[in-house]
Amino acid sequence: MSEQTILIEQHGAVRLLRLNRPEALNAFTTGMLGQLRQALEAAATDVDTRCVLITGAGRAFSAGQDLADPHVAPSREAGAPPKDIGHLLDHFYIPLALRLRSMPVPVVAAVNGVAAGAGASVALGCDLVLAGESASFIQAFSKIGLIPDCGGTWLLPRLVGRAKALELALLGDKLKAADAERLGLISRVLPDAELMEAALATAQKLAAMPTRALVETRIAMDEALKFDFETALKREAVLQSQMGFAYDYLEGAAAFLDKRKPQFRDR
Ligand code: LHQ
Repeated sequence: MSEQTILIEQHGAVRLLRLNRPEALNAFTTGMLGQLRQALEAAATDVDTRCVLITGAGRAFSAGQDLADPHVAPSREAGAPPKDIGHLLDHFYIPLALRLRSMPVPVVAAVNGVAAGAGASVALGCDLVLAGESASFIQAFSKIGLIPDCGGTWLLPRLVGRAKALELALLGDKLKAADAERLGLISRVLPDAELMEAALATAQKLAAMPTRALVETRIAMDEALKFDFETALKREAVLQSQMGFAYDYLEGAAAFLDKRKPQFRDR
């Protein structure tokens, strides 16, 4: 039986995915990348799951690509042809990043330790990023002669602006969680001992909210970054019109007027 590199727990409407290769700081093998994508796919198609929470087992979130994986480890034999690591991106990282970024439910990352290379890209690709105070973010790519991948070149400048994005990516220095929060790279830092409880509570809160509106908000904001103001206004109107016909708006507005708690159900 293959190694269980993603542990899955269900907490009410929250699907918790735990990256699980703690002996290698949850570095991604191809098998693990496939299992993570499958786990996201399963959460996406389960109508009772209304939020996904991703964290790491042990002391790390993820150290990125497993550099010992035979698909990427440089061959040391004289005359051996270099490996095409772009193949790995095409077949594993791109489908994973697209799946993560287009989830039909909000996705929260609970960064419990170091998030390096593609591990940082996976964390930063989530909708909300919470981190323990001992967590850190390392754009480790440049140190081994690579460029940020798994969405890193897209995410970093959008999150922190070009100057800081380039500083992080070129120098590859460790960024502490508190500094990541200050830069706007992540949402919030919490004491380590409180991280999982707070992350689960945040995920539960999102799970009880109008899922479709949350997901369309993510989509609209990502799109708006490439629009001029007027185009963004018009796009908002199209999406808002769709929201207005949905059950959750009728329920949300009616519950407000009736002074009762809404029961959202759209997904
Ligand atoms: C690891 C790893 C690791 C294997 C720790 N692999 N074992 C995409 C497509 C194609 C090709 C390549 O890349 C990509 C995207 C990427 O993600 S590139 C970036 C890959 N990641 C890195 O370069 C980070 C490498 N790791 C580190 O720099 C350090 O381990 C960090 C700073 C993350 C943590 O340092 P420490 O806390 O001092 O831990 P450690 O280095 O002692 O690691 C603990 C163990 O985990 C150790 O194994 P061992 O058997 O000696 O206990 C490491 O070898 C293993 N490990 N990262 N990426």
